[in-house]
Amino acid sequence: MSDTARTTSELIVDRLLEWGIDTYYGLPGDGIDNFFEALRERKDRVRFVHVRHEEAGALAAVGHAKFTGRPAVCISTSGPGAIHLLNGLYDARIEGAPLIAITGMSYHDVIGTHFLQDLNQDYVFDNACWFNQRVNGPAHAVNATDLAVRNALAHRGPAHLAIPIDIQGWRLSDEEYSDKNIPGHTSLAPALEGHTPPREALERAANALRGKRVTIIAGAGARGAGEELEAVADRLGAPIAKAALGKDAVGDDSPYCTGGIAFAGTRASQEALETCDGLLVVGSSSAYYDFWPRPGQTAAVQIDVDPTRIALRQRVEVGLVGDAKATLGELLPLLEHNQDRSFLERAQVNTRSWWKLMEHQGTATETPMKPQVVTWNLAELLADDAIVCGDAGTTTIWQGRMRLRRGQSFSFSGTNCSMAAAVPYAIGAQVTHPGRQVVAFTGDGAMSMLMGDLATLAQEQLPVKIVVINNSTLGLIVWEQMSFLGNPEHLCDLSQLDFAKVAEGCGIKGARVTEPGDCAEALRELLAHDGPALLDCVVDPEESPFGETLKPAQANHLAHALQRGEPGAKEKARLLLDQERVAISPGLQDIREQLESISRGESAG
Ligand SMILES: Cc1ncc(C[n+]2csc(CCOP(=O)(O)OP(=O)(O)O)c2C)c(N)n1
Ligand SMILES: [Mg+2]
Repeated sequence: MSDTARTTSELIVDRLLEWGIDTYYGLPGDGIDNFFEALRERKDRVRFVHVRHEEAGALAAVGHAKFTGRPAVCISTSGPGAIHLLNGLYDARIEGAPLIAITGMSYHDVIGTHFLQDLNQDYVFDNACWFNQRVNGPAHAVNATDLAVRNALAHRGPAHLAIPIDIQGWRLSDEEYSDKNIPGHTSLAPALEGHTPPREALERAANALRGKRVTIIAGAGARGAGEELEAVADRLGAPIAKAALGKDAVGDDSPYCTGGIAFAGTRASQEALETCDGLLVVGSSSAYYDFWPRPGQTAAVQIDVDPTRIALRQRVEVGLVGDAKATLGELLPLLEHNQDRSFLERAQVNTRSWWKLMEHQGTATETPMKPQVVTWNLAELLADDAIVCGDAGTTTIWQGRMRLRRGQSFSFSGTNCSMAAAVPYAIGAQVTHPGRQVVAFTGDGAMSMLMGDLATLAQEQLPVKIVVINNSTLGLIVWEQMSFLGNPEHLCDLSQLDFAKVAEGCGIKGARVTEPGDCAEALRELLAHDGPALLDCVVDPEESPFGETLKPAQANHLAHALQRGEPGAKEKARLLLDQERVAISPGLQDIREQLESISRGESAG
């Protein structure tokens, strides 16, 4: 179709198709109806995923980007629909996920006149989006779309186009280009990717790490660079500790990998970070850098694609600005083989003990069932190329300690830490990887936030598998109120929900498991089901998510809170006192006597 015959909406949809962007997540509404006509006319070329809540649409687009590196579109009507997108747009910005948001607005000549759903989204979204423009007519459609896509890709974040409802349907013939806008002046030429730092900087980095006991920290920016990370780890005799968002950068089965860092991490990583004198940070600006080496402890090198993140969390000797995979590839031949393997070997011994502890916890037969029983069995049963989407909650800790293998993928809202991202991310992951097993791992609080989107799985025939850790509480907050502040929990309880019934009501298979002995079989059935399915795992709310990784100050807060009237303090203390857990945790060793007295019922609770 010629340019002049096409509407603003058609020009945008077609241009996005030229960019390879063909997937939309959202739902219609009166403010965006003219755009939907363009989608109707191109329905054979556009994949539209119909969600029940715009927030789920935006988060699904984040999931789409996190598991492909490519943007999708999230789309909404004006006013309330657009506002619903916002958390997903901030998620995209904070999590570094490119996406295009398209919203409708009121008719161009009534904006600001108390009209229906009249909201200037281009003002409201300004802080969330790297590129944010109102489209003023069909002559503005292509250059605005091109710049939106370039911004989304360059900044790895959200770009937004707001289009008044009538302008969505205007045709180019209705409007003259201004003489400042030369038709065809923008193009699809790809921008530079995979760039590396200059040779001189790489040499300085190699010198800085020579002869050191190096620990490597791998973050989200190291995803996709697993082989290079392992090759560098081998050359340096260095363990790899992973920030939560770098979980799938290398598998937990890698001989170099000590698992996660921080609360959701392992003692093996912690010791490697406490005892190293060299540090190589690859693509991480984790907020939990209080678990990283102290300034002055190490000679440090950092690789990051974003120059503003260099030395953000750690004083570094050398900052290498570049793509992680390409930069590690160029660094490798400059690194000397470290003959002294003792640092790595010590980390490997610690890592083996850590996984023994995880097995001990994961095979516990006590009731109520412990959440670790779910994750231990799930990890054993996942397909070799499974994609796991995690959530915010104690779930963050359990998923962080799930033993994922090379070839499996993982992400969650790890810096925005949005609850309820697991299922939408899984929607995006399943749309882009229809042949892979996709699992959403979530909590009862998070699941109930965007519960309507269980229906999306049925409607869109997306065979996502959902595992709900159902403890009838906002579990993470319980332990934060105690361990971070020393306060007994307050207002964290949730009423018991039967998610199996909710799932069935939404048209997907639902099942429930309460007994540890039944857990493996229930998970096997879940994963084998041909279609979307949910397993409601009823677990013990008293089980602590971070007894193993508590720092001494936090352990003291915890003991204090348990003594100050925490409900269930006696049982919480008893569980914390598990011998193997105490043996690995300096924090718990510090408060052992208090815990023993609480578990004997000698304190309030
Ligand atoms: C949208 C949003 N609201 C609130 C929070 C704060 N928050 C973090 S974890 C959490 C509790 C999650 O509860 P649930 O999903 O039941 O998981 P659990 O911690 O019990 O495993 C809360 C309220 C958040 N991260 N995101
Ligand atoms: Mg919960």
